[in-house]
Amino acid sequence: MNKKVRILSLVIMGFLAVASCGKKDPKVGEPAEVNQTVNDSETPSETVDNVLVIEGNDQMQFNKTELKALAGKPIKLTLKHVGKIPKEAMGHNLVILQEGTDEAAFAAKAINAKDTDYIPASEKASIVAHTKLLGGGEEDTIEFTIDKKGTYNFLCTFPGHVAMMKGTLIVE
Ligand SMILES: [Cu+2]
Repeated sequence: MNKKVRILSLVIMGFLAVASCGKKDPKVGEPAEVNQTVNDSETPSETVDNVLVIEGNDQMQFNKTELKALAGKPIKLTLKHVGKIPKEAMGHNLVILQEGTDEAAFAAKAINAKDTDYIPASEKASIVAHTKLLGGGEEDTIEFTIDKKGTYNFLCTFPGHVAMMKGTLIVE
């Protein structure tokens, strides 16, 4: 992180601390979202340990649109459904696609794969890794390794969710 950016994020964090009127003390050492938007080139815990955690909620949202990991090293990814709605109505999974996969076409096929929790068997070759389909309060951890550096799209394949629930996994 260069000095200018660090100072800028400190200024913004300071401003936010004042703006929040002491309702919640900003925790030192906890990565602030502000930091990530000001400088998206550093996410130390993720790139050092290859441990990724992402949440899905009852508002049909992931809490992150970008994940980062290192190539050639096992990645441990946990998806947590932090909502309360059962999976039949608000199911979430996280499916990582091979580069070059047509995401819209994949999602369209997934909608018809209810019996396999919206993982289309015919498209297995396009899938790098995927979690189980989760309902509120559930979580799933998967481990996989990506050897090739690149940008991989991920999405939730529950019907209709791809419009809101998608992002990219950057492998460096
Ligand atoms: Cu979902």
